[in-house]
Amino acid sequence: MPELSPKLSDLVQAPTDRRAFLARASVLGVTIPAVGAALAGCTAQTAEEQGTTGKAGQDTTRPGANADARAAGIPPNADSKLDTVHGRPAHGTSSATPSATAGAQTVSYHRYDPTLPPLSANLTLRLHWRAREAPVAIRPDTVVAAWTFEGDVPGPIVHCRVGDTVEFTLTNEGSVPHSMDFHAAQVDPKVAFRSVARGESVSYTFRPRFAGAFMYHCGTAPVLMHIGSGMFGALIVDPPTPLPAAKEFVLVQSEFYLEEPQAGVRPFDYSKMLATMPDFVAFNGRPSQYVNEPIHVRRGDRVRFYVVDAGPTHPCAFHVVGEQFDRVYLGEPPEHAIRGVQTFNVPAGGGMIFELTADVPGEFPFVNHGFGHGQKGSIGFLVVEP
Ligand SMILES: [Cu+2]
Repeated sequence: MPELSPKLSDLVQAPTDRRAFLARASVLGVTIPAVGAALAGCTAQTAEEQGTTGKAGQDTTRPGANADARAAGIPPNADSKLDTVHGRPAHGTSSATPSATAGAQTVSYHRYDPTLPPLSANLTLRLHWRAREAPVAIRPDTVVAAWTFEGDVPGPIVHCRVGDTVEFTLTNEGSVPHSMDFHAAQVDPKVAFRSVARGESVSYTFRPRFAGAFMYHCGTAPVLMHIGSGMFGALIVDPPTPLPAAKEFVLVQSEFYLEEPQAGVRPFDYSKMLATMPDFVAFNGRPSQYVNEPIHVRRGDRVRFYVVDAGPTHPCAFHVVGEQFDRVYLGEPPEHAIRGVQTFNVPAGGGMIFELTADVPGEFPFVNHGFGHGQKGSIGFLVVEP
């Protein structure tokens, strides 16, 4: 049984210890009298440590960048102090911001293309994306008030190689703060993954160290609400020696927690996200989209699925009915594969690579075999043409 009552000595220790104590107390749900002053003290310090609001194209990840920015009079980004940990949504519990709902009546439904885009010949990938709050049609009859990267859910599929350089800039065109956390990056998250306000930008550069299927997402607090409202996607990193040729598809599973329609649009509901009982679960942002518009390959094709689970909470027990996986890569390909697999769980925040050989023609359902979620839309058809 953990000790719940704080000692006064706990509150006057070094800042690091104090933060650790407060984090522990917070996790335990403890209400602590007299902690307010201590929290205020370490909050101010933490905000100061967080770095600054960047301008588009400015590399604020290099050493000393924060001090330079402070010297230049750019204020610390106070919003970053709780990024990637829990916090109350300062912007309310609904995603229905003005731009997330405007024009919802005219939004049309489209299939999200699961095809892995080709690699660029260029070894440097320059991405300048916008965080946008915009209505998105997740079914022909359902428009949601989404928070997005580049206007769609999921955001764009990124494809690069181990050792490539990714130069990334995010400009926030939304009304609440947003940020970008690439799981394939090794950077100081307090600086690179910090939130930026409307009209501001953050830039950073990284070189993916490992091959695999990686999630990216907005990390602004509460991260549950920003992932849960649509701010996620997949970055696929190829190994230095390419894997054998295959038909390659990217499937990003996510959950939808929605309010009732208001003027033709359904906002996301933070309280339902906390309750973790989704209305829909989907591959690539549209429940059951590949049932109505399947994925097609030909007999004899090697098929490779890059399955990323964006959550925000539940895993994906990936399975193809009537098939078996020749290989599931648990870590970096081509090593770390297990063979002859029927089903494998992709955890929330994770990604795995599944391979099969399409020997037999037919229609093969690919599903989340956790069928309470499969039934809510994480299901599709792989059609193997003769
Ligand atoms: Cu966000």
